[in-house]
Amino acid sequence: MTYRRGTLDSLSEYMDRENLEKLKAINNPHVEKQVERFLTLCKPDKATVITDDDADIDYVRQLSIDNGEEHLLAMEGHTIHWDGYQDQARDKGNTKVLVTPEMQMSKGINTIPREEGLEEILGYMDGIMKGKECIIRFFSLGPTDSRFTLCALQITDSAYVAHSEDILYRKGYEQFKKLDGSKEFFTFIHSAGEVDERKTTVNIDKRRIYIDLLDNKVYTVNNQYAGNSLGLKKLALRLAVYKANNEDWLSEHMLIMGVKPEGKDRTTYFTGAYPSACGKTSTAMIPGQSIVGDDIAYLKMDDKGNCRAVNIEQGVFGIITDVNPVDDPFIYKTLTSPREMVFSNVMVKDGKPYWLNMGIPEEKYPSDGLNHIGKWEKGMKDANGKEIGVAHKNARYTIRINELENADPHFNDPEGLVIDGVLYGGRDSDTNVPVSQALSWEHGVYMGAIIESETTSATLGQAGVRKSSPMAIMDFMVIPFGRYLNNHIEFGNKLTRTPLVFSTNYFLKNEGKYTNEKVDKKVWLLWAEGRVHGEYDAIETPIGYIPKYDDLKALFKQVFDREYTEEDYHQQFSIRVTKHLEKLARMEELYSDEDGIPEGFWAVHNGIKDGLKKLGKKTLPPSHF
Ligand code: SPV
Ligand code: MN
Repeated sequence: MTYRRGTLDSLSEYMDRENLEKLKAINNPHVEKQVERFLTLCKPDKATVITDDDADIDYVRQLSIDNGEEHLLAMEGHTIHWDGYQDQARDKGNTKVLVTPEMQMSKGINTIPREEGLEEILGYMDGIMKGKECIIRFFSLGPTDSRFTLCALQITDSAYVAHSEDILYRKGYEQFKKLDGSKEFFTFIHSAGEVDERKTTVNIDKRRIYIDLLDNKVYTVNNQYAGNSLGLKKLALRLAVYKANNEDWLSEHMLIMGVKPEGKDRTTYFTGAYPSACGKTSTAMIPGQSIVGDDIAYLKMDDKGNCRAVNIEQGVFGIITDVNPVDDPFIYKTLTSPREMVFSNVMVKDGKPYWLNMGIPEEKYPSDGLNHIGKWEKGMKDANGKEIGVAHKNARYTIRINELENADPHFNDPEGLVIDGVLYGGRDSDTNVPVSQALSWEHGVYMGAIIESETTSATLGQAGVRKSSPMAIMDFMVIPFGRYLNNHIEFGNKLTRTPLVFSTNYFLKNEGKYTNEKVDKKVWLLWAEGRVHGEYDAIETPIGYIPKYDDLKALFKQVFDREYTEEDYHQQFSIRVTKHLEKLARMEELYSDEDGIPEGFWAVHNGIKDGLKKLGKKTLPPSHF
């Protein structure tokens, strides 16, 4: 390929010769076209092209500090970034898929007619970067030089966004050159819009996030919170869900981890889908195991029929609330030692960050400081008269995975890792057992589809309401859900080494109290891992295989040196027949008017329902089966 564009005259208004040369060196007319189009539309004061070189990357990091989007903290390498008071979570209402009349979507997917949406958002973008510097960055979703690799172009006027992406994603400038002029890449255009003296977005009422599936592009304006602004995170997930489902692979809102049973010389890789704030990161971080990724995975079949997965990220944008030395020792240690990392929306006093439930007594928290509202003092109330806490519940940290002690050594493997287990979990206080194994792959897909959860602080709106969250991916769904389920079923059925599927529930309560301790998820996971290797027997029930008491007793003893009583077992693993039937009724209501739900889904559903009905409407102990 010898493509060489002329002079790119219109760009010389925005960038000097050196930057222009960097852009040209990619040798891709489509990249140049996008850059030209959006610079002439957004009209920044200047534009800077960032290569994979350290000097360029350092430039972005420093720019974010110089322009006030990030501030240095006392500890070396640590910075704090604040998003606006009303920009603390993903904005589902203003995130829309641009659709044409022929495109089918499920109910519940937010859409806007493509022409109308483009007109609106391009209108907002006209001149939106005036007075600012635009950063042009190139990334790779997934390991580079792999059949999973997807190239992503980020155009943003936020150095914080570009810096965060440098921590969270793999560099891709050199990878773009290998595209050989092709237009097979994603483009993300972001602007924080007008900012105030704290460098937070002013025009929140004009916050828009529009997904253009037909053009592999996402437009996002007037926001900074990473779930809204970072192209490569949830915006790329949506484009990838569309692409994967038009091809033959899966793009999922899933963790990837290595499970390593003590005393056995093996690592078994699992993926897992959990709605936001339902234990996903803490599952990936269970002590003794290794983390490959905590948020987004691509899954493909290899030529031997294995299910292979890669983490498309290389970092963690994790919830910091509840990170303390007891509950999350690895993360806590990482967040409290020198390294490059960004805190967001925590409180800062004298260069030190404070967050909710960080493991210090109430009186150790300062009574004032700077947080997501600006100057904060203890006792301040919001517009509804509610006390404003030290930090936002959805405050976060941004780190590289390889900074963690428990990073999996193979996490950059371009082949991906062979997956033998899939976990699905929600936040369910009264129905499901802590762990169970699906009776078949189809049953596993069904388990994923019926995840329910209480809403949490990770999205805007009221917290604590039970809602369905199939595969934890509905927020990012951009195709008819029936087709997505069907693709899942077909994907698994083609594999020769099919992963076992497990449902987990860390939140089961009895008389208002959790029936297990937070750390117990390790035992459920080790049981699942043992099942993959045929090491434990199980009890078959209509809702799946459940563990036997003796196996759990031995695991609790071995892992925690704790007595696991028969009483605990009965409380946790009794089948709450009535509650399950109620849940099935909710699913029937949810899915019965949804087009294209595969027959295999209903076959599983009806099988479980019949099985439960035969048991009668009560709760039955494991010994019944
Ligand atoms: C989630 O909410 O699922 C996250 C954080 O992983 S966000 O980037 O906001 O999507
Ligand atoms: Mn997520």
